[in-house]
Amino acid sequence: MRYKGIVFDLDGVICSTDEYHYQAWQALADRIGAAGFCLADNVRQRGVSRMESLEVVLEKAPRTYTEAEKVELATWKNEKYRSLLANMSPADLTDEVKSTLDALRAKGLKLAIGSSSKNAPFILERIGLGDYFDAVSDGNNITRSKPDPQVFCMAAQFLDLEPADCLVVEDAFSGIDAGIAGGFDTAGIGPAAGYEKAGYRLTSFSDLLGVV
Ligand code: B16
Ligand code: MG
Repeated sequence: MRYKGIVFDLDGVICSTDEYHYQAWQALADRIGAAGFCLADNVRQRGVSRMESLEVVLEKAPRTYTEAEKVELATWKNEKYRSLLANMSPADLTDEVKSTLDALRAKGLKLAIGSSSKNAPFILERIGLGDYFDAVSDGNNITRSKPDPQVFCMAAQFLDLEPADCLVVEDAFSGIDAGIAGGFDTAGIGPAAGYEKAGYRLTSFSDLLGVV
């Protein structure tokens, strides 16, 4: 086998919470009159921290904001986002993702999450994967978000593996850059499947079975 472990991004890879991020940021853009905020902006928000994501919305805002106001805006968006997450259930985990994860584990691979999100534990709980992964590295244990490799390096460390023995699976350009910077092989899915730096380009999650 080519790898000993796989580090999965969460939003946009394991589940479609990327869509909820977009809806919540769109609601904030509407609130502050950031007309023109669109899907292309949202693609740039993938993988980067909440405050960095806010800056993408503020590029389209009609005025500037103080640091305290920015914290209020980010908190408002997060509350909206969490109310969407609260409606999630194991039905939001697709059969394809679950059966592929099970098959990868059956091959003997260690499986970890490497997500920039502070909401990762809540999401995993909602979709029924609260205890599933061998390690979870997320926005709560890092100081630098993607494209910095910290979140993936810590995931590999939690698995007791070297980056060179792990594959990173990502939907974000910033996540592919982070994987490469950390010395991991990378696989892009969704928007990142169109990124020329991605080591493998996945059409579908189950394509992973042919990669490892
Ligand atoms: P939160 P991932 C990332 O998650 C999202 O892609 C990114 O859009 C978001 O800003 C970031 O998490 C922080 O999320 O506000 O929930 O802490 O794709 O790395 O799983
Ligand atoms: Mg993602």
